[in-house]
Amino acid sequence: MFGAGGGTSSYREIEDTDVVILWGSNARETHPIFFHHVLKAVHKGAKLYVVDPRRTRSAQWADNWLGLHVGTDIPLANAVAREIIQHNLHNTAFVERATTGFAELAAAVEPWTLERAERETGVPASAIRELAHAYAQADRAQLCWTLGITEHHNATDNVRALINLPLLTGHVGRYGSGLNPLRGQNNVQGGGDMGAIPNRLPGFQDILDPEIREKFARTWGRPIQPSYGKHLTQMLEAMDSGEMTNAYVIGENPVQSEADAARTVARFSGLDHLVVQDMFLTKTAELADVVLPASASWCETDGTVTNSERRVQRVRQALTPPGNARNDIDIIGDIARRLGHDWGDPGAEQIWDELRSLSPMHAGMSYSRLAELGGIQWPCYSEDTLEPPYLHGRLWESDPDKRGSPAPFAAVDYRPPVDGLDEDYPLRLTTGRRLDSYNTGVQSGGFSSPMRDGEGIDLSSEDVARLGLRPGERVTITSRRGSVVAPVRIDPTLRAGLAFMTMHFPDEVDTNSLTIEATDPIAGTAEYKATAIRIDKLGSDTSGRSEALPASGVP
Ligand SMILES: Nc1nc2c(c(=O)[nH]1)N[C@H]1C(S)=C(S)[C@@H](COP(=O)(O)OP(=O)(O)OC[C@H]3O[C@@H](n4cnc5c(=O)[nH]c(N)nc54)[C@H](O)[C@@H]3O)O[C@H]1N2
Ligand SMILES: Nc1nc2c(c(=O)[nH]1)N[C@H]1C(S)=C(S)[C@@H](COP(=O)(O)OP(=O)(O)OC[C@H]3O[C@@H](n4cnc5c(=O)[nH]c(N)nc54)[C@H](O)[C@@H]3O)O[C@H]1N2
Ligand SMILES: [Mo]
Repeated sequence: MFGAGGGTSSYREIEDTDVVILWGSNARETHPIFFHHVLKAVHKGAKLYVVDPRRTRSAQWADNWLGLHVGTDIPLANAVAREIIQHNLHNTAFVERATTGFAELAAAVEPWTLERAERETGVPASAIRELAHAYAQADRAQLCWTLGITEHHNATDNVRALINLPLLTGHVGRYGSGLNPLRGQNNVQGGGDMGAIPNRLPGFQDILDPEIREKFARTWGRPIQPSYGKHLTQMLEAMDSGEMTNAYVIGENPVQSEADAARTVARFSGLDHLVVQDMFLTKTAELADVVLPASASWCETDGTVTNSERRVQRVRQALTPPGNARNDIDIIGDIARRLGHDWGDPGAEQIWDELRSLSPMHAGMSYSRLAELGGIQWPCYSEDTLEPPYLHGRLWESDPDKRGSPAPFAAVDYRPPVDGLDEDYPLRLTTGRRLDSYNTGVQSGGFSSPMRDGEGIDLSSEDVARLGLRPGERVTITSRRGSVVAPVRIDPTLRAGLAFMTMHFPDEVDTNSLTIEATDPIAGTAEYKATAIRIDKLGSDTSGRSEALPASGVP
């Protein structure tokens, strides 16, 4: 909607804002460093709102928690937009100048009265009204979201429904006001910026632009294909159709992280040739023809990472890699050599300087400047300039030429989760994370933690009583795709009808054998956040656990 794939604001600005909304984000557990900046704002008097089906650790710090039903974010966002418009709280000057499609938006959200939204989302009308008024009337406001919004079959529509709110109120393109989709890893932003996405060359430059292709072709000495590649979901589909018969997986464990695990295993097992390059012998690596076990970890290599505020930072080798471990650059260089392309033996800085020569938004970021300034946010066009810490200030320019293209409102329809609830599958399972574990557990599962007790199925006390279960009792959890066995835990942050599991212990409990591969048509992300399940008694309790953990297992 803005023509750039990155969060608009800096972390420092979060501390100076008046309203923070965490929408489908449990930053207290998943982005603890960012959350410290949020807490600084809260301690200075900012209001915090958390929109999440669970009353998460983050929600426990909030002025108000909006506990919506899973997958009802569009009704909620539409009702907030309607309330803002109805009370004339929108910034008409900004809307007129910097946006398009206001009339269509106003018409589309008109049916979403507070009462109708309450019925659909389960959030009291008064809470929706309060959030709408606080957000619209704040001088500065930050809207942050993550997987509660994006891991749905209509993820892109969810995001567009949220972006309507800053466009209505002008909470974008100014110091302290912005939109922050928090990134999952220390370098998700950097991965995309460096071209590890199928439609962009490094520097977020469109591969379909002939001038850009020509620029890269000159430097690389090879023609660049004039077409988009496949994203992950499209690759999996191409495995089904037989179009894709080989895969080279670097630093990912799809066999345990992709939705509908049985299907993923079948796909990777059916390949003619699979190469996995990882620090550990993962479940995916076990299926490989060739394992390149030699990768060195983050603190064993030199380079840069780019975080959610678009800040490029240096990482420096602090440890010598163990044994024969080598870093990913060396391995990829060797593979290229075997394929007949000798790239020499470039170090991290040399590779970075080539990137700077090709990517205007990184041009001014020399290694020495990155060190001197403690990292630099993109864009940074030359070595003697710095841009403001936030993006899209252009939208406020009065001169239409400087303002550039307006940002479009999106009138989006509500479509509930694909995996519907019925008599056979009456409970809603949502999946996510905890502070003390990491993703598929490859990097965190092998270490003990006083906070962690493996995987369980978290339920409300109402459901535990209704189903006649005891905490610690092992039960079978079944979805339309598979079933797993896990111990029951009572989680006071859950309401009746809602269950929660993590993805952190797939060797014991393979949560993704339950989840559905209903994917967003644009982003390709699966609906990890909405699975229909039922729970059956096993008959005997074999877990040996008798006590419920505290909420989320985090003290
Ligand atoms: N400790 C720790 N930190 C991590 C990770 C980790 O594994 N462990 N992983 C990293 C990665 S890769 C990522 S992408 C980020 C993810 O960070 P988050 O997105 O914060 O993590 P999740 O727990 O997956 O999901 C966030 C919240 O979405 C809520 N949710 C579920 N369904 C809905 C819905 O329909 N609507 C709304 N509004 N909310 C919903 C869940 O209850 C959950 O609290 O965390 C990163 N940080
Ligand atoms: N049910 C459910 N499933 C989910 C999600 C959910 O919320 N619920 N979230 C999804 C999300 S947001 C994500 S990001 C994915 C994560 O899915 P994955 O990325 O598949 O999971 P990770 O466990 O993070 O695996 C990362 C791998 O990279 C390796 N690695 C780490 N550093 C290096 C390195 O420097 N070089 C190399 N070569 N390898 C390295 C690690 O050893 C590990 O095997 O899971 C998705 N799956
Ligand atoms: Mo992620």
